[in-house]
Amino acid sequence: MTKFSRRDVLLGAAPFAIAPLCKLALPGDAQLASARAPMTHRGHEHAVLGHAAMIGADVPAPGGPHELDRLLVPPPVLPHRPGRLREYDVVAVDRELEVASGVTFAAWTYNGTVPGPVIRATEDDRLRVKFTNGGSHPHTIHFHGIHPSNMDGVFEIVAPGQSFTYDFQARPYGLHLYHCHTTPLKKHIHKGLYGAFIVDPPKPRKPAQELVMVMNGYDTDGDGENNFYSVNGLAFYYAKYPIRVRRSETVRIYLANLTEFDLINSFHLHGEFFRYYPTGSTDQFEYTDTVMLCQGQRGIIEIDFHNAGQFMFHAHQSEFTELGWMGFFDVVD
Ligand SMILES: [Cu+2]
Repeated sequence: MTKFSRRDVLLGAAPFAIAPLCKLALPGDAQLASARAPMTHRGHEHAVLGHAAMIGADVPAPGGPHELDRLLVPPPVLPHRPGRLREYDVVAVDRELEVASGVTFAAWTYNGTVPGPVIRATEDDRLRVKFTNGGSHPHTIHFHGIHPSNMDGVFEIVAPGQSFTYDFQARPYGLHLYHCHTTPLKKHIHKGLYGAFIVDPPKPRKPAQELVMVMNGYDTDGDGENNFYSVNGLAFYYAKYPIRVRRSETVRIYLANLTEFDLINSFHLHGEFFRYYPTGSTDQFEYTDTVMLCQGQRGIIEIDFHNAGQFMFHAHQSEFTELGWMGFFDVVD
């Protein structure tokens, strides 16, 4: 089921890619016809692969509701109280996951999901993460941020069945990330051992509708390049299930790039501009509609939608978009 190349996927030979997309091309669907209008060449395969048509129930995404839905919204922010203990339990688990419709991936996970759980603390909290390796290979957790050398997830390799507790002060504020740092590193990361790590500033950010988006890819046939891309683990998921937000309140996205094999990934929003705070560790921002992130880069996006309606977001690498990394906001009044 999972043996097909990235080229096969783009040409429509992947399990999901023919039937649902041809269905989108049927005449008589006014909404889809208008959505496709700028790029329609009726009867040509590349036209029906156009991502503008990809919205709603017919999108070939894994079904929802899904256990990954809870990863879209981070745990609540807590006020600044230096020295407060924040504890998390993380367990490495080998698990086969459906990452695109009908496509499985033999993942190595933190707590059973790819990406792993969102770890959140306020600056100056004492963070204590108990890591247990329930997987079949040695692993660690390497946190980005400031911490002692012996808490860095590089030297203390945790063998299967063993545990290690990471214990350090959470700093600096911003959006960070965590991932396994066992060699071969590329393999341990791309198998799924990563997640978002939010450190909130002492002076709280203004209230917002907060979301987490971890960008990733999946090499489902082991040829060293990705066959599917997603945010938060499931190809095309937010095209099938748009993210509903209120126009009246800022949308804040904690965006991290954990893609392996491809050096960069990106985030582009249609019909709107946003403030982008690189790493989220200062108040410096760029006002734009597109940002590019190298492997391990991350930042905070703040959107104040001017208009209600459906707005697409996706990687601005078109190939990534057509392989799953796209979705929609449903902005309501
Ligand atoms: Cu590992």
